[in-house]
Amino acid sequence: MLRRDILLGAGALALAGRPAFASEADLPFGNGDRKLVAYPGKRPLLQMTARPPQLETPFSVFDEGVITKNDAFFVRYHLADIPTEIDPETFRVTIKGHVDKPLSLSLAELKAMPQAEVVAVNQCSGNSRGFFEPRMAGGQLANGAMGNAHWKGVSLKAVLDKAGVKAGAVQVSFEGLDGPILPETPDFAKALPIDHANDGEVMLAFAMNGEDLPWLNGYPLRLVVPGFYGTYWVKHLNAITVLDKPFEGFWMKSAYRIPDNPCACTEPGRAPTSTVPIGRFNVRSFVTNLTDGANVKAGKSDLRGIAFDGGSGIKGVDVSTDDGKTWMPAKLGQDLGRYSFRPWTLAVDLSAGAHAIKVKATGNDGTSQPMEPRWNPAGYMRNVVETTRIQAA
Ligand SMILES: Nc1nc2c(c(=O)[nH]1)N[C@H]1C(S)=C(S)[C@@H](COP(=O)(O)O)O[C@H]1N2
Ligand SMILES: [Mo]
Repeated sequence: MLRRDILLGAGALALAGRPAFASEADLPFGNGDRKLVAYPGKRPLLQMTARPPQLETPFSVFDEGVITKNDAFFVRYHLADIPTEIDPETFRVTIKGHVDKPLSLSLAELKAMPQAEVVAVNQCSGNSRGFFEPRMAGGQLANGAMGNAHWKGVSLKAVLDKAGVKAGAVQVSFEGLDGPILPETPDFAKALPIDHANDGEVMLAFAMNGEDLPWLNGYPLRLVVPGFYGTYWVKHLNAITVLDKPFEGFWMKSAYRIPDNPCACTEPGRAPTSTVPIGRFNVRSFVTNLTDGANVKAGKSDLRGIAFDGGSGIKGVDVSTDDGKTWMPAKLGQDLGRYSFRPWTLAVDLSAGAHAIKVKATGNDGTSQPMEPRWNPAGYMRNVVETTRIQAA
């Protein structure tokens, strides 16, 4: 098979906005009714928009295992003109700008270079935006705009070294094959400081969980920026430009910016006085085997969940079954690296009645989750200690 073409079969219908419709779900906030829709390569996911496809992972998926399966991984696009046909034989990524030797690399050439691997969480900046109070515009997401995968590719540093970064380089910008429908809409492009681009961790990934990247997650090549919000993880990556002055594009200068203060927050409803580009994840944790409003058997049971942060790694997870009055340390599970979801478990004995379960993670950097939600105008970086209310009988 020389050519991959998502227009085959059901894919054409799906990308034309008439995908296979499975059922419906209701997320726990106003306007949270969603269709569960199966796109090419995906099981039924929560459809936020059809053009471009924006799909959220149903939260129960995070209880299936610490790695998020390719067919369940969320999908986020900004611009409606997404690629529908890519030939892996002729696909090239160019490395240009402030370099000694501009390059145009095929997938085969990339795959012949020394390979890099990492297990890392990809999370949208606006994950959980639907829970902000007061509400704001933007994708009304519950907690499923995140996923954890094993990524394989080549390090960006290796590619930059091959091109030879010239003295005076300050940033590197990244663009993918997707584009706007209207010429007035700014094309999606992101940039990283040169030192970050050269840290040996940022990766050009061609494989996800041992397979080609799913189409909607950036086939055939995407940037992986461990510990950083998904906005930097440019999909269908085909242009890398080394810059000798800061990148001024819309998606860095105007969008994806957070208040320039330690909490990245403002008083609810207030605009910040100054902003900076969004960066690393803050620390988060979730219960995965109980849903809010669940009825469970009283007595002994096991709680399960996940925690992650921006790369310091999870030091501990504490759980409360009495709305935060008392806390118990959970047992941490398999360590797939400091950028991965870290599974946790805790055996509890639930008395009959109502329980508010809270989970709070602490990173190796000493930071933890706030008990009260923080607010910012774009609805980014929610990391309040989440509460799951259940009834035991
Ligand atoms: N080419 C391209 N890459 C992109 C985007 C996009 O719109 N176009 N969106 C970014 C954002 S905001 C997020 S959260 C991640 C989501 O990655 P996923 O769709 O693989 O889950 O892709 C990023 N990469
Ligand atoms: Mo995002």
